[in-house]
Amino acid sequence: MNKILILFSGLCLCLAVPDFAADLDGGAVLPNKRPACNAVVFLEGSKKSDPMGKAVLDQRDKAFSPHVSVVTVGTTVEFPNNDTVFHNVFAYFDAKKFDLGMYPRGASKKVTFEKSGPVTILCNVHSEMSAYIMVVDTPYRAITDKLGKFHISNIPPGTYTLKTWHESGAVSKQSIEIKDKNPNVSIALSRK
Ligand SMILES: [Cu+2]
Repeated sequence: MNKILILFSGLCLCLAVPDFAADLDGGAVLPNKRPACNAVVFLEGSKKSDPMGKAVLDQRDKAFSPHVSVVTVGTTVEFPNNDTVFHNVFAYFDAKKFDLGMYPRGASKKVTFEKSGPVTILCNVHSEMSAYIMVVDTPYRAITDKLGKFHISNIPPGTYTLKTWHESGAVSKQSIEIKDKNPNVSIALSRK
């Protein structure tokens, strides 16, 4: 009887306290089979994220930089104008709507993103300017490189929803069980 009890409590301990954190590697492809560059990949689970200390979307040479970024819910993003011309940053659709008005070189404005989802950032003066901010509520997130590859580290074992978003409108959502130290996943995006 004692042996059974000890075995049982040992098993509970193993289940409750995972003894490793996983590093997830993967690659994402668009519906046309090309690498999904600049896609946001994130794992939704029980652990929620804290707001990030600093996030910046720069305006320089009539372009936003970075073109795609990922921030956590509650993060305040700075929008400095480091260009020689006025810009008017705005977002009318998606998870956040705002209009920062015209402001000159050297000035900066801030926006806090309270809701998860993609936000398209545009400029009222320059129609060619665009950027995307993906707001997520998870510590486990990445942006794919030119080859569509990504890496997310320090993931506790468990079952997650793996979501991927690309500016073309292609997305992916799948369940993933993290049970090995170095899992690998292939993601095929499709139109909604
Ligand atoms: Cu502009």
